[in-house]
Order: sequence, then C-alpha cells, then structure tokens
Amino acid sequence: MESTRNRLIQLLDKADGYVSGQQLSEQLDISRTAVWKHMKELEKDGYKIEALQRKGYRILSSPNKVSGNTVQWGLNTKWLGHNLYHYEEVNSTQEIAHQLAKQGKPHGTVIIADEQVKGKGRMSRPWHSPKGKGIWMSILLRPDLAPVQAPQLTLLAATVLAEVFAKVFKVTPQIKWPNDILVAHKKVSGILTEMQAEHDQIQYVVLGIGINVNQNEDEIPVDLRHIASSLKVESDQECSITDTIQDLLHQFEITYDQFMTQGFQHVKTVWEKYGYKIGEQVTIKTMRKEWDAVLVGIEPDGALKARDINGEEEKLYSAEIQWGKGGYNAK
Ligand code: BT5
Repeated sequence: MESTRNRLIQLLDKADGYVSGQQLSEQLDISRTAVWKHMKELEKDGYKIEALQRKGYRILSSPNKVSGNTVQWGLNTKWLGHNLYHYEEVNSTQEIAHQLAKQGKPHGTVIIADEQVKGKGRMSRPWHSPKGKGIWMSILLRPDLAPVQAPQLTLLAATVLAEVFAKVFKVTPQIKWPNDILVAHKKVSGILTEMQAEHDQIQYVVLGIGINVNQNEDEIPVDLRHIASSLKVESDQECSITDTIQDLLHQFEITYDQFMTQGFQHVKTVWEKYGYKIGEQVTIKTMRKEWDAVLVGIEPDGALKARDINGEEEKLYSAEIQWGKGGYNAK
C-alpha cells in the first residue's frame, strides 16, 4: 500500500526540519488542502505535528502504537514492508498472507496483527498471541529458489531474530533447531514457514514470526510458563513493538539480500554461533532408534547434523532431541 499517506510520512521522515505545504503538494501531486487533510488524519492516528505558517510541517513525535503508518514512518528498507497490512485482530496473519499471495501481492508484503485469536505453530499447534504484547507477523516472499531450499529461509529468519534480540535487548539468544529462539532456555520466539510450490519452483513462501515482547511472567499462560518467556521478562525492559518490527525488517532485508547473492554460508555461520546445544552431547530419538550423539551443525537443506560415538555422521530432518533429565525437548 504505497498510499499517499505513506509517501507523505516518508517525505517528512527524510526531511531534516520543516517541509512546506507547497513542496508536499508538488511531490505528492495533490492539492495543499489535501495535504492539510492528510495531516489531520495523521493527528488522529496519534502523530504530533507542528505546522508553522512560513515554514511548513514537521512531525514532532509518532504515536506509541502499531499501525501501517507508524511502522512505515522511519522504516529503513528498500523493498521489505513497503506493502504493509496491519490489523487489530485476526485469526492468523498466516491465513491473510496466503490470501494476499493468491491475489498476487508482491514479494516483501508484510502482515502484522496486534492480536491473533487462532495463531498457529507447526502441525497446527496453537500459538498464543495476546493483544499488544508481541509481534505477530507474516512476511510474503517470492524467492527464486527450489522448494528443497525453503528450510533455509527458516534458518535465515532465526539468525535475524537472534541478532536483533542480542543487539536491541542485550540478551543472549540461542537458536534451537529448527525454529525456536530461546533465551535462558525458554522460548521467546517461533517461526512457521509455509510454502506454495509448483513444478519444482517456489511460488511463494509465507514466513510467520511470533515474538513474545512485553508479557510479564504472569501474562504467559500457566501451561507454557515452564517453557516460554518474553523479551521483557528476560531483559527487564519494556520495548516499543513498532521499533522492534522496524529493526527486524531492516535486518531481515539485509540478510535475505546477502543470502540471495552470496549463498547460505553466512547464515550457516551465524546460525551455528547461536545454535543451541551445538557441539554438545544429546540423546536423539527417531521413529527407528535412539542414540547418543554430538550435534555438529546445520546443512544447506535445513537438516541438523549429528555425530555418534563411532564418528558416523547423520542428517536429521525430524527427530526428538533430549538432554539431561526432564530437559526441554526439541522435535
Ligand atoms: C512455532 O511453532 O514456534 C511457530 C510459531 C509461529 C507463530 C507466528 S505468529 C505470526 C504467524 N501467524 C501465525 O498464526 N503463526 C505465525 P511450534 O514449534 O510448533 O511451537 C508451538 C508450541 O509452542 C506450542 O505447542 C506451545 O507449546 C508453544 N507456544 C505456544 N504459544 C507460545 C508462545 N506465545 N510463546 C512460546 N511458546 C509458545
């Protein structure tokens, strides 16, 4: 939605000071009265705008709420999130992303909700997405990749989340294969990658990202409290959801573009730096057998590589990984 209002925000954002009504009306190709009306709309959205007679307009502050405007105001990306949909309440941003994908919406479209009433994890597991407490977001991608490479995007997204959590929240994140981000052994974020493919070519991918940002401990459902946490609990700071979305989109775009031009190696290196239990001994359980092994790292096809006591290496695509007694298990 490159709407006039978004472009207006971008112009004000880029300006170092005031922008005259005349300039805005020329650049946006609308009347000065229309410019003024847009300003009134922005004020309704919570922006504080200063309008001085001979100087023009200046944004003094943006509202502390998530909206299409607030996310795009100051968003430092070239293609990601320029087409952005924000909803107060949805069943699942994944559902909406699939609908938009089928309508032909472009690569880089982003869908964000304040609340999901049917948020979902893998294998239709529920994902708790309470109002205003986290980031519930889906990114529509149209990568020129073969379907077997899709898991790389999950791994890539995990590295982006880990890097942003470390930098912004000053926590020590770990990535638990295949799709969880943990802080202090508890899950603060999960990724759900869904794909539509035809003739050995990806049509589109919907990358769902759920992040517990501002929940207090007692706001995490009792049955999840032993395995789940929030960035607020772990970092002791409440953060702006809008700023965090912007940081994530900025970092995601850089990492994605680098991956498309230079390949998987960088993602692999960063992933393994944050990889949970990498280099450590665990017990692996599959349908066929159970054995002790050391987790070695990840493979370009998204598999987890493990080495058993005889030095034999095996690639895992689906397995239960256990450590210690009653530890938190990966599937
Ligand atoms: C995931 O699944 O971790 C993927 C979560 C993806 C959520 C995003 S939000 C935006 C987009 N729209 C959606 O509808 N989904 C995506 P999985 O690995 O299957 O983990 C699911 C399990 O995590 C559940 O069975 C619970 O045990 C646990 N869980 C549920 N809600 C949680 C939460 N808010 N925080 C931590 N753990 C949670």
